[in-house]
Amino acid sequence: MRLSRYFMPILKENPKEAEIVSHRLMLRTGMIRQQSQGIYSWLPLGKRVLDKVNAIIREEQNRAGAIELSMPTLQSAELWQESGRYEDYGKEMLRIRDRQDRPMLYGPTNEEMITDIFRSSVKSYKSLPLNLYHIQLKFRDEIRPRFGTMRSREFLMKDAYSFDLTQSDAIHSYNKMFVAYLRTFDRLGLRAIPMRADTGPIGGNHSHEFIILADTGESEVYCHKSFVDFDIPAADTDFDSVDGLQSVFDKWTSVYAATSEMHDEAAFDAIGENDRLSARGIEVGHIFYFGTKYSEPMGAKVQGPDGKEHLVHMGSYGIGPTRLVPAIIEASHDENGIIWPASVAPFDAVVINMKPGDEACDTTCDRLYVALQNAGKDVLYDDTDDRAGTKFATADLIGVPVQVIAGPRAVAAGEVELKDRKTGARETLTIEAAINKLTA
Ligand code: P5A
Repeated sequence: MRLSRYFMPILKENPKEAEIVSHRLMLRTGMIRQQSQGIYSWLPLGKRVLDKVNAIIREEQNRAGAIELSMPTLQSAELWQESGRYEDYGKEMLRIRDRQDRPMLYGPTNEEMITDIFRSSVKSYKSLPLNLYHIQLKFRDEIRPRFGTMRSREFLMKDAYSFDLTQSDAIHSYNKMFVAYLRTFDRLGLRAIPMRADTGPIGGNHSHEFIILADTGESEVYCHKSFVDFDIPAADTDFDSVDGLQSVFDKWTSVYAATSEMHDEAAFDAIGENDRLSARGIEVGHIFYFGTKYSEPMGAKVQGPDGKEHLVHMGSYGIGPTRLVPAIIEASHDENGIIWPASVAPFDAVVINMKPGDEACDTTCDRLYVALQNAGKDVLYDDTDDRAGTKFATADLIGVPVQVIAGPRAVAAGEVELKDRKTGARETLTIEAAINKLTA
């Protein structure tokens, strides 16, 4: 992508409305734009990151055996009247009427709709276990939308829903998502800690929130420090192994971790002072087992091996991609801007032409740009006639992992400079060696 033809509306000044660093940086880099309170457009740079986050979420959901579908954002109120949640949900639900005056709503979550899909076509235990997910916009009319897309009214959610014949099968399904979440957040460059959590309007009594520790987080959390050293389950984890997954779950829940709603002061105090942490955190995921809470009122049953009808046991599993993007920035930035983990960086490298119009610089940059693209890399080519200082500041601000700097003097010697955004380390290489290094 040539920067001169891209749409990346960088702000020179710090936006006043932004209270936390991620919100400030997302506005300054032109990743997002607020359209009305708590409702955002994702501009091209932001969309690139969001797509990369979603791709990792999708890969890990698929690896754990979940199957993707797509449900609408608008739902009929009837389904919610069946489950009894239409009244319960209160003012957070955006209620709408269509031209026939039928009550509709903008979905804050999809337990009812997926239960309806399930009951209309699954009749036998032989189709179980089943886990269906989508990545779709939700709307919650939050009292205090704030911090940009961290707590917005319209936001993206990956929501998965599992169906099982028995409670013990449902716990295995829960553990699959538990492991998938550990892997997902790790691949996003985050250390998320699963904590016992309150279930609120979703229901059930077996639930964990996945929390990233950050001073700007909205949740108050309490945990043992040892989480930092726990191993992340490998990519070749056998998701069909009941005992294997249970042992990962047991390990990750063996030491104290709870949100303020579930906090047990005595249990926390029992941990030595040096080993415990009371901190703030960002909830990036939340998983629930709620048994027959929806299958019972909505009549979602399957025939069991005994020939009898059984209500299915369900769970639901949420991740907030539009919250994850600012959470990653909170965890990874410095005074010059964002430092993207390679896995979600909007571009793998930025090629900076220090003297556009100079034949040698142009030829070198074109060569780098083409070679990196041909190797499947996402490359931003700064071919603008901005001043050198502006180009460097922009490259640092948007946080692309590697900067390839092509100035007239180096280029005349057949060389370019590589700068690592994270460490600031610089090295001068021949153009050939630079291409080899970046495409290895
Ligand atoms: C689980 C999936 C649910 O809604 N039903 C389907 C269950 N859980 S949840 O905890 O309420 O939300 C899941 C995740 O969505 C993100 N999230 C938000 N992100 C941005 N702005 C918001 N206002 C917002 N509300 C929820 C969080 O990451 C949460 O863990």
